This record gives sequence, structure tokens and C-alpha cells, in this order.
Amino acid sequence: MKAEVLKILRNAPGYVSGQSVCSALGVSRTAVWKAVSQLKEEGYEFDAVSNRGYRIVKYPDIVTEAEIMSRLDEGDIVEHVVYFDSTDSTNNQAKLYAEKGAAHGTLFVAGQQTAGRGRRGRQWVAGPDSGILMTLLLRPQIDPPAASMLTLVAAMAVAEAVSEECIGSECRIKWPNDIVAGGKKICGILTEMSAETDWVNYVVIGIGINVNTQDFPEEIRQTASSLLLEYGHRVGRSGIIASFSKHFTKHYNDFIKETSLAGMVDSYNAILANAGREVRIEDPAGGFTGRAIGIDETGALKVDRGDGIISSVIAGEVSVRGLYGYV
Ligand code: BT5
Repeated sequence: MKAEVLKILRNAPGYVSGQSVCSALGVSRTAVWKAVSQLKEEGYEFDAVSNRGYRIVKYPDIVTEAEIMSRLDEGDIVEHVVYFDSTDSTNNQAKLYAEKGAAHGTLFVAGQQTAGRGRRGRQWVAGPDSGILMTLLLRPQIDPPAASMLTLVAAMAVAEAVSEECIGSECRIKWPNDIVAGGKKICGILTEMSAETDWVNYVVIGIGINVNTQDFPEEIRQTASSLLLEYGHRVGRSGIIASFSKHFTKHYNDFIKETSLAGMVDSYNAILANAGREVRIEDPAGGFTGRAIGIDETGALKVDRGDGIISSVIAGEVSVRGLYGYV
């Protein structure tokens, strides 16, 4: 109800009368008034003029269910939002909910995490209410090995969302799961799944984006940055989430049709931070160095080893390090 009222007011060109909101939603004036009061408590500021109605004049930077749902379009991948002021990890919550039957397209969002995770037991560090901490639950009908391609779909959608919301920005993808700006990490992605040999039960894609973060702990200060630090202004988090949802939906639908990334390979490679750089591939079976070329339609990174051999590196077990810096 709050989301619907918010959506009508957000999309209206000017003032909206209480009566027209009631008619559009088929609810009483009291119900609309209650929703507006709750929104005021959450920090939305209204201009109310008699005989004309309401207009929102200020939006708080919050990522609640109503705020996100009111920004989504029909057909978007995100159909439900579960919001926590604080939780251990949105990936943990997504998995718990998934085990209890939560639907494909549920987005778990937190203001704060007490045990944010990176890959292989690493930590994701983020202060309260300054970044985006979210996990998308999917139930795709794909073979388990194909699930790692979803990390690339998510990375592409984050990069597009950031470019759309931070005009003039230039962010790039560090294959397979980081987004970088100014050579520093502004986003990390952690994809996990529950699967049988030939069947995926669910996939959770956890995404941490440093949006309005002002400072980082000593250990990551050299490699981490935020949209605020890179682009010099605060950015609304829910706008990025909605834009992410729109871009992810498009690439995901293309991916599901073909079980291939063919539809986004060119745009991905155009913003691939590793492209043309010397990289070291750390592989449990042994590492090697070479020049990164770009991804293919399976999401593998092609690396020129310089001896006439082009290796295709599959995301998952490996990590990629720049030989001359973080990227
Ligand atoms: C990642 O792992 O980059 C995946 C991060 C995923 C975080 C999201 S937040 C929502 C959801 N819920 C979770 O619990 N997780 C997901 P990895 O590639 O392993 O990188 C982790 C490394 O990045 C750490 O060891 C630090 O060096 C660095 N790091 C930690 N916090 C960072 C931050 N806020 N910004 C930039 N770098 C960070």
C-alpha cells in the first residue's frame, strides 16, 4: 500500500489529490492518509495544498521495501523486496528464505550487515546506511556450471546502473566480480548456489556497492573507493537499485534464452578493466601470467599467454591480479 501510494506520487508531474489516489488504488481516504503519515515518519517531505493535493518535495536516501518497489517497472526481475535495518548478511538471509520457499525475484536488502561476506571467507566491510547491501534470489532453469555467468550479468547491470545514475562517471568491470572506478573497487559480488548434479535449486547474487561511503578502514583504503569519493557527490541508493533491476532484467532474459552471454559480450568487453593488461591468474592447479583479452560468450576470460596460446579462464576457482596494481 505504501509502495503504491509512493509510486503514484513519485510518477505524477505535479500535485495529486487524495481522492485520485483513493480511486486509483480502490482504498479509503483514511488508508491513503495513513500511508502518507508513515512516509512522513520515514523522512519523505510533502507539500500539501488544499484543493490540489500532495506532492513529494524531498526523498530520503533509504532502501526500504516501499521505496524500492515504488521505483520498479512491470516485468522487472525484482518482484518482492525484503528489507532489514540490520542483519548478519543478506546472502545468509536470502539462503534461509530460499530454503523456506521464497520466490524467484526476491531482493533482500539491508541498511547494515554485521557479518558481510566476500568470497572464500573474506569480509565485506560497510558502515551503516551508506552503501547498497543486497542479494537477489533466482531460481533459474540452467545447468549448475552456467550459474557462474550470472555474476557477469550482475556486474554488467551494476556498471550500467552506476553510469546511468552518476552522470559522466566511468566505471569498469574487473573480471569476474568487481566494479572499479578510478582504479579502485567500488562494488563486489558474491554468487552462491544450491544445486544437485544437473539441477539448480536456487542462486543468490550478493552485491555490495560503496555509494556514499566517506572513508574505509586502513586495510582497504588503498584499493577501495565509493561513488561519493570518485564522483564528488552523494547518490541516491534506491535509484541505483532500480536501475540495476532494469538492466539486470534485460541481460538475464537474454542469458536465459540462449544460456549464453552472447548478447552482452561486446558491451561487457568495452568496459572490461582488465582488457589489454598483464594479469596473473591464480588457480588451485597452478598460476600463469598473460595479457587479458576479453570474455567470450560463456563468460570465460581469454588470456594471451604470449606463446601462441590463448587460455580461457573460467570464473569460480581462480582469482585475477593485475601485475601492475589492483586492476
Ligand atoms: C567480494 O568478495 O567482493 C564480494 C562482496 C559481496 C558483498 C555483498 S554485500 C551484500 C551481500 N551480503 C554479503 O554478505 N555479501 C554480499 P571478494 O572478491 O572476496 O573481495 C573481498 C575483499 O574486498 C576483502 O578481502 C577486502 O580486501 C575487500 N573489501 C572488503 N570490503 C570492501 C569494500 N566495502 N569496498 C571495497 N573492497 C572491500
